Amino acid sequence: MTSPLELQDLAVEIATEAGELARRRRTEGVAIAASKSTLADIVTEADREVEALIRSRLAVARPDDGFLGEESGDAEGTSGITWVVDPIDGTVNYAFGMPSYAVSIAAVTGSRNPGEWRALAGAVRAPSFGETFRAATGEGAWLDDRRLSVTTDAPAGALIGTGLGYDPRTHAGDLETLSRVMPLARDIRRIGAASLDLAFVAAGRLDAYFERGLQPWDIAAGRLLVDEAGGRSGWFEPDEFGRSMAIVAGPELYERLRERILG
Ligand code: LIP
Repeated sequence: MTSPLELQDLAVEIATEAGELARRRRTEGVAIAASKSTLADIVTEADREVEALIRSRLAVARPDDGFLGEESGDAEGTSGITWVVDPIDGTVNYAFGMPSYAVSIAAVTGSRNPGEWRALAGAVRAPSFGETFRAATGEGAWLDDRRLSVTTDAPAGALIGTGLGYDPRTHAGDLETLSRVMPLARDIRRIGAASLDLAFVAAGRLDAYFERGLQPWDIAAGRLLVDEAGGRSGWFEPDEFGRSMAIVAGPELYERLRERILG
């Protein structure tokens, strides 16, 4: 039986190599390959190439594991472990030349649903910042040699990350949710890469983060980072557009935020 730490080390190694490829392709210029759910929801040639690299590395290192990736779909494994992969989280930032994008790789077990699986290990690599966030279940969340902790109080109000998805039909509802959250906020950040929002909550750079409509690969590694940094996280029932709500924060703020968002 492989330990979560071994899975974490593999995730870090592959995410670092994949991040370097993404960074190199970025300097060569980005080609939009297609639109996905809406015109604004894009995939670049680099997303596909980076995911192919990650998938091939995992196939060699962990041939019996399953795979669930943003760009190349899923495959069942026989080991009970599934790798959940976002090759470039923050694709729109990447395409616009903004540095906030990341490779997110996690190993989960039990289910392919973020509300039900058990995350074992994960890595979020932000190549532009030269940072790799990592976590293994029961072993804490780390950035280099610094053990990460969520914030425990926000006397001037909470710095809260969020996002509005790519579907214009959902913007009004999301803005209404945001207006209910504002009394708790010092200010709002829209970073544009969910894995980084989550890593930043784990690192105490944000007090909290919530967003409706994330996909399993957006949240897999980052949510484990938050949990291992002493935070709380929830993945809640989909709305009428099929979008689940993700909420993460330190324990006390989490309750107040959940109350405001979900009632
Ligand atoms: C994106 C996120 C972004 C979120 C989008 C999308 P992608 O991931 O991380 O912050 O608002 O809904 O999921 O598509 O760049 O991998």
